[in-house]
Amino acid sequence: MTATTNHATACAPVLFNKVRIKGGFWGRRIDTNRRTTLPIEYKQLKDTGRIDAWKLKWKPGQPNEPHIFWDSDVAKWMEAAAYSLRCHPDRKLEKQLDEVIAMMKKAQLKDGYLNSHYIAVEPKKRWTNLRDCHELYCAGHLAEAAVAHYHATGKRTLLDVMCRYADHISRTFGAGRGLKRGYCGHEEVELAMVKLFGATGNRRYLDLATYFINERGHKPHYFTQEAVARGEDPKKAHHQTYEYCQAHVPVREQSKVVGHSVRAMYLYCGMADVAAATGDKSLLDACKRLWQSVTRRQMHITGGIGPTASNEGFTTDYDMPVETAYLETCAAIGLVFWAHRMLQAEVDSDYADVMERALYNGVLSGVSFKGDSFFYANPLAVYPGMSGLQYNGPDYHYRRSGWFGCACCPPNVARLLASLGSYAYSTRRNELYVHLYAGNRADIEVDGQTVVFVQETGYPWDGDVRMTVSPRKPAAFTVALRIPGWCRSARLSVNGRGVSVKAITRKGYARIRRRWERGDRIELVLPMPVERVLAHPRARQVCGRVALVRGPVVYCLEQTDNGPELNDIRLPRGAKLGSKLEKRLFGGTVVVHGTALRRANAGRTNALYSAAPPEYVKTRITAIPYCLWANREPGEMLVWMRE
Ligand code: FUB
Ligand code: ZN
Repeated sequence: MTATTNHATACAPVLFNKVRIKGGFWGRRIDTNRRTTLPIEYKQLKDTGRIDAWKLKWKPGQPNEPHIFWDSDVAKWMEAAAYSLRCHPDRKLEKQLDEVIAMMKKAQLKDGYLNSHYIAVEPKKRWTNLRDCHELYCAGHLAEAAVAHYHATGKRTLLDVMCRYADHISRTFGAGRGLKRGYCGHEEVELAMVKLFGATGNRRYLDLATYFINERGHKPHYFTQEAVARGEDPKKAHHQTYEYCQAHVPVREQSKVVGHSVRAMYLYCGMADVAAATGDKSLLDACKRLWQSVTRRQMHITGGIGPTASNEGFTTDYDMPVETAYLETCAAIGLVFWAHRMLQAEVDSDYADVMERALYNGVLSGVSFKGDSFFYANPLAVYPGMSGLQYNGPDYHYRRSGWFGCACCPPNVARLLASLGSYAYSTRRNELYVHLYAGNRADIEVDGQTVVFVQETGYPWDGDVRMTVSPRKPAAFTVALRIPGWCRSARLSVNGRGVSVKAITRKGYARIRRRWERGDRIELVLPMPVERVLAHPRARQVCGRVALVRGPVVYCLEQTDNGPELNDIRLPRGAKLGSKLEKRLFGGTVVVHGTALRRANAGRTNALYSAAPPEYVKTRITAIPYCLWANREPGEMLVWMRE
């Protein structure tokens, strides 16, 4: 969710509590998130000791030593729970939240400091290693939870605790005399302080966010100084370079995405938020340069980013591994957060198209259809037994896990799904923007009155979107509909009369400006044929292969539908492809069928290398949405097929 914006050209998102997504593709996932994922995650947080760490009773030698980033796992769950409560009152969930908050309030030190690891495990070392130890990162997630809880329940219990902590941080860090000129090795606190400013109106928190953004990457380098102060060789950093945490140069000088992917996304969100709140165009310009770097040269087809496990992040332009693709779930979530912020600053369908691509593919693959297990890494091909993702042990092979030692992704998915409605609409003066298509009823403030906006659609399985616009009283305003970049022949009618999409579309939004009356109808038809998508020639690992995409959904082959050795399949240029709604598959899913070729003599030539030309026979293929892979029998998966 984006912080409040305060300058004229920006839009404001319509918040999720005004957007009731019911049924359909997302309604089911949001329901599963509430009924299954949130309780499961609460149990994990209890069983692993992450919540009870706040009792501050841990003693050396006992199990479940409070870890430096446990507070962030708890905080993201609290934020998700707060979003869920706002739309679905739940006494048990509210009680669980209140209990955790009471523990935090009790644990908070007199000076406002609040961190379960440092208070219980190493109290003398607080604020001594900002580069590696996540103190401000955890503070940021706690602040986001506090703002969500306050908006959801009206209670200031967590908000007051967090304001005391943020006041302590503002008395500790800054450019002023006697303050540490530090900032966090893992960005997050920046965007969070802007949210805290939005919730409280206290300018101190916006100034703190602005300081953290402006200070990053300046020399003499704070992380070097603090390492020396710890008696360490700065070169022995966990990750040798400051590119890892985007602290290699000041942010306004950055044009190429580098380093850890989640850190990068949260930094860019903070930059966009400070730009929006202060009108600082130089920060927005830097974001636009970085947007091109990420989405034009380092984003996988699924909206996944950060291809390598070694730094959980970026490498070089067009590096698109498939079997070893890391593409952390949190990174795709961070891309959605950033895209959403860019969309408020400048309504351009490029931002919404990327947000949609990541949501339907690289984010959603991170959670099982049943909502009870998760991916940390999201490869684009798996082959049983492959060395693949040796990150934190076998968990990261091709089956989802119930939890992780480093459990950042599960609660991140939960908080995004619980607030998904916030990503569908924006408003600006007398303009209403529709970014996402899903069945919902929204109460939207436009130019001082409430407009009830209803969408009925089977999207993403079909592209027919029927909308009704009902202002309380007739009024003239603009309804701007995103025309997705993947759609080449959108058709539009208002109250049954055709409208030329081309004539009214600017920056990817068809702008219908008229005097609206209760019950006016819009019909948008977005044909979504199965498309063969090819990669840029510099994307070496996937160039010469083809991926199947239908509307916003990327497809993949699974062994369970197509047999083993998926790499023996070729999908020649002229292959006939069709799509069909399979009602019994995952509650109704459009699958793609086609006639392809399968290598016939693969098994016969045992030679590792051979001059014998391959022989092919016809074969039927079935492809399912990538977000649904690994929900059935274990086996191979492949997004990019040979052509
Ligand atoms: O360091 C906190 C989180 O844990 C990062 O955002 C993830 O990449 C994981 O390393
Ligand atoms: Zn994660």
